[in-house]
Amino acid sequence: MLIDRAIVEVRSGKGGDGALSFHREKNVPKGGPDGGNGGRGGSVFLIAKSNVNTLLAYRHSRLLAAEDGEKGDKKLQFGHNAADVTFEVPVGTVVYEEEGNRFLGDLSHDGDILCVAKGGRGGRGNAAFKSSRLRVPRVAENGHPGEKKRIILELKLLADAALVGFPSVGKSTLLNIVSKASVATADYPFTTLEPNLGVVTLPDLGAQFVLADMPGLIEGAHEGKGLGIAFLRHIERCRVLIHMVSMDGERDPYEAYTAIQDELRLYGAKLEERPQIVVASKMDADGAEERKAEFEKKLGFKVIGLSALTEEGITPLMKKAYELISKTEPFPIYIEESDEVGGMKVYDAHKDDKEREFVILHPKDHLFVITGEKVTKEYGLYNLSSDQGVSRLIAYLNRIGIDEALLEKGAVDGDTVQLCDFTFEFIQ
Ligand SMILES: Nc1nc2c(ncn2[C@@H]2O[C@H](COP(=O)(O)OP(=O)(O)OP(=O)(O)O)[C@@H](O)[C@H]2O)c(=O)[nH]1
Ligand SMILES: [Mg+2]
Repeated sequence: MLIDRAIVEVRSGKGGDGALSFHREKNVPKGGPDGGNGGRGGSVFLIAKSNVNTLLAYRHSRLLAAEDGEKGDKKLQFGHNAADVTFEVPVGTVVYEEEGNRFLGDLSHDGDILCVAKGGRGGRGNAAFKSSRLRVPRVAENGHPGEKKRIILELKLLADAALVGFPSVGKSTLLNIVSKASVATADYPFTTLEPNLGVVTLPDLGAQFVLADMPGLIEGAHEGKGLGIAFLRHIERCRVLIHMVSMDGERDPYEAYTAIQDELRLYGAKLEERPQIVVASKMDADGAEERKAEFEKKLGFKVIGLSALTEEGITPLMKKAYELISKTEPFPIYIEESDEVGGMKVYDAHKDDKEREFVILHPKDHLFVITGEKVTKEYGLYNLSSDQGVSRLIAYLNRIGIDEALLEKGAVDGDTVQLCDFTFEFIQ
């Protein structure tokens, strides 16, 4: 069976809490703040691997989780960051968030990495807050929560060409001949229930391509008749369709052809516009030549005649398919929505609603200044001589996405961030 879809839960680690602590020494009655920052929670990544062929490993699972970051401690002890965890998926895996069916990423090349749950940032310990208006900060931040969501992994078979047509036209029989596959074939409809893949080798061209044998389509498949059309998602990336129409007289070839074209169109991914090779199958049947001639007349172009019994037409068809595949660009199925950061696609669920209410200046190394009318006005509303006021200010800064913005500007751990006369350390 073809395992091509799995739903898993992903959970990144929570950031460790920052510590609230004051330096204590026998002869120093009132020491300064020395609470360390919490460590970052682990993130969950998926990586595409060409040696992984199925999503089988995810079928019955499971939870893909990373650990929480460690808490900060007194004496400026920083909590350790939790390790990120990476799980391997096949090349061609497309990832969605289950809720809202939101597209997260498309792992189409070996080595592509996608962050599916970002670890929470560690909280700042009280030593990270230094401000002239704040003599003794009795405030430490809690670690940010990790992300938790259910994601759908979907593997689109990376076939280069696909065999489509009514049931029993000989699709599986052809796949068996050209790829040494051993797919069941029979003279009743819907023998094939799931797509099958085979590798076609053309020795004299030194070429190979992947051919998909699809279940049969019938009129009304888009409304769920027969096996439906959902399985067509496996061939959304196919560069070439081989449309097989039987000449055995069971159906009028031209009507059969237009019925299948309609179903392809109704699927909605413009499959009917793909480069297509029309094939007349079962040319060994009685009356096949006449039917083919009539069919071609109605179509207005010649088709390739094929017989699995005599093997007529099979090599020319495979060569033509390869030729078309070679000159057709792969079809991207989704527009990349995610950002590229250092060659890594990073998904950020909070980005869209980030308010643009501040500007970050970077006047010199290791110093970032937050300005802007809105943020300064808001700043004026907090009473920073109280711990509660400081906590509220911190919560506000988190809410408007200061950390992410600083990171984008290139801030690194330990850099000083200034907002009016409030100063704090940046931590990732
Ligand atoms: N005479 C003749 N029979 C063929 C030929 N190709 C396939 N058949 C027979 O037609 C029947 C159907 O073939 P399949 O390969 O199972 O057809 P299919 O298109 O895969 O059918 P579904 O999986 O049901 O969609 C089988 O009994 C085959 O032996 C051919 O070229 N000539
Ligand atoms: Mg079949």
